[in-house]
Amino acid sequence: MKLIFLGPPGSGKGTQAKVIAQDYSIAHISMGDILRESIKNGTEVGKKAESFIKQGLLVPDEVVNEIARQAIEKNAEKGFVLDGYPRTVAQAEFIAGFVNIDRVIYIDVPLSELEGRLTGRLSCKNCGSVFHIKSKPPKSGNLCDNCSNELYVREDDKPETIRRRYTVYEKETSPLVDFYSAKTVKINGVGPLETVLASIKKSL
Ligand code: B4P
Repeated sequence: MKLIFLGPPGSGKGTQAKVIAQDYSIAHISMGDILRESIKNGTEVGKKAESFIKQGLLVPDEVVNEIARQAIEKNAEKGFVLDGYPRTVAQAEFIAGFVNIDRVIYIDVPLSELEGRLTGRLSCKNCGSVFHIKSKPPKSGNLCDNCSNELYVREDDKPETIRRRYTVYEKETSPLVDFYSAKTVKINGVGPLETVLASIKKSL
């Protein structure tokens, strides 16, 4: 099974993709996680990506495409869910050259709901787990349920950066819904996490 999760920033792509990957025994390829890990480790990719992410802009295609190609080829047999990639038509055209995607899950959430989700997001720097102060609070204070490390608010989750990310999404990423129209299933991303998950599973 080769899936793409598409949706605006904060729609729950990462939250749902992690569970789907685990339940269907396929790989979870999160471009955001890979880039943040590269920044943390001070790699060449991390140095190139850092300022774009902080400003709420997309990292250039030439930086992310090669990362995606390697991850896709590595997991081609096992199957995968691509979370946050492709984010531009050029990225989608790039992978079309070497992989056939089975299904695109488009998680639809209105802008009015997204800001609260992102300003309330808590992330673990150590293992990448994601929580929310209201909809998915960590069990013990500000510590990760998975690895007990401290949680933090991402730099790109500030209100002014969120608005820019949404504008970038509308211009650069939303055309992918048309690009993949024959393979796309639209899911209502508003509601409890379990309800959204059940809709995704039903569509698979
Ligand atoms: P990502 O890390 O992919 O982040 P995202 O789009 O902000 O979040 P996602 O939709 O996964 O939301 P989540 O599940 O966490 O990208 C970060 C940046 O990296 C980009 O802005 C860009 O700069 C760069 N980048 C990544 N990929 C790139 C590419 N292909 N090309 C160029 N640049 C790239 O959910 C958000 C919050 O809502 C969480 O707190 C969660 O708990 C909560 N939530 C989820 N579902 C909910 C629900 N149903 N109800 C209530 N709350 C919910």
